[in-house]
Amino acid sequence: MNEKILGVIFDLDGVIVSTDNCHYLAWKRMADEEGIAFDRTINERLRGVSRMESLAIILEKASRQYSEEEKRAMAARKNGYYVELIASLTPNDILPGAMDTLKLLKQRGIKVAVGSSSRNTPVILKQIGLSEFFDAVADGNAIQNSKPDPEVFLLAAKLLNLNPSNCLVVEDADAGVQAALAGKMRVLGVGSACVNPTATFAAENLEKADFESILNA
Ligand code: B16
Ligand code: MG
Repeated sequence: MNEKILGVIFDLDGVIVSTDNCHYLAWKRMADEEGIAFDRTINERLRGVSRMESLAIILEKASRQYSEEEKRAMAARKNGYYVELIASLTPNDILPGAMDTLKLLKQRGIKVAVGSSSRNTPVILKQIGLSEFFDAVADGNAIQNSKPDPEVFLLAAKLLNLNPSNCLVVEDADAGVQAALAGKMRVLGVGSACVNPTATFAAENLEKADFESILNA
């Protein structure tokens, strides 16, 4: 029998808030300035992946080698563009169904956490008015290995004082689904990950997710 779900760990970008387009626009601006081909298809591969690993994927299309110093400067430049864009996020940018789901879980006494690769997690949570909402936040600032490594989700479970087997992860990225499973957690795939056959549960988005049956599964 499955163990009871006592905590739900939410990925941030693409699950709680749609910052994915801001990431795309910021990388696109940087890539255009460098004359590197970059489009939304390549962008799909950046979901859930850390900043430097995202840059490495973009540089697969570059016509020359970049030094480590140049790479750090490019990643910082992209982050500057990204921070400019997320400065205009408001609570209205919370994705459909996310707030109702969070409230339902809290009412049921289920703990809620964030498990995000993003180093900008504190700024994003502040912009959307959820800084104080979560019982725990594990993000890119606190980990060494980003998704598909399970580190961020294992840290979130630890901060919630729960065993991984009592946690459910909600993810929009294949790398995140892989990370949750590697951490021995169940996972609900939403958005791009709703067609991932390895996810334990799937829903187009949080509005369509049937948490009543997921919690009783
Ligand atoms: P930053 P998530 C991830 O957030 C994004 O999906 C990914 O595209 C981004 O590269 C990564 O955060 C790092 O973000 O540059 O802000 O540190 O989906 O794990 O919430
Ligand atoms: Mg995501």
